Amino acid sequence: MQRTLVLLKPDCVQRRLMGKVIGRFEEKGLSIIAMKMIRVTPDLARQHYAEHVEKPFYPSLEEFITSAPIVALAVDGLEAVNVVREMLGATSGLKAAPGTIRGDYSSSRQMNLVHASDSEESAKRELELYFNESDYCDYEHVAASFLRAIDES
Ligand code: 3AN
Repeated sequence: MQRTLVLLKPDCVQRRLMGKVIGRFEEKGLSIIAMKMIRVTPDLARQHYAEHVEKPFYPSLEEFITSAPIVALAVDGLEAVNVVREMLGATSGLKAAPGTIRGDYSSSRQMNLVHASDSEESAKRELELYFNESDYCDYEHVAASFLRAIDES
């Protein structure tokens, strides 16, 4: 079982696509175990996008991610890091395959609606930026036995 961070970015919130995007994860059988709406501060943006801070596009990226609220989700599931990344599609909505979230709803590299951690190490680091241990609501999923066989773990 893996845990990953998903962010519904300002464009997702402003375009009223939160429900559709969250629904995709629920329909896939992933478990949302924490969720909060926050406004990303410039300081949090710099921590989140540490690998991009020195890049020329960073000021525009920071302006965008702080421009409206976002929703942070902690998502659990088998191979959740990779499964969620595949569901998002390529970074640019122009390149993302149809059927992926970005492929279906985004036509932009920056306004690509959703972020998801790209590795287990990134997930651990990023989850700590948005959630405390006490935020995670582990609960028994009553339909779990209809989502996968008990030996698929
Ligand atoms: P992903 O969200 O698919 O992991 P990252 O982390 O490579 O993508 O990029 C995060 C954000 O940084 C993108 N959504 C985009 O806004 C911006 N970005 C990444 N690469 C570029 C680039 N070459 N030019 C402009 N903006 C970029």
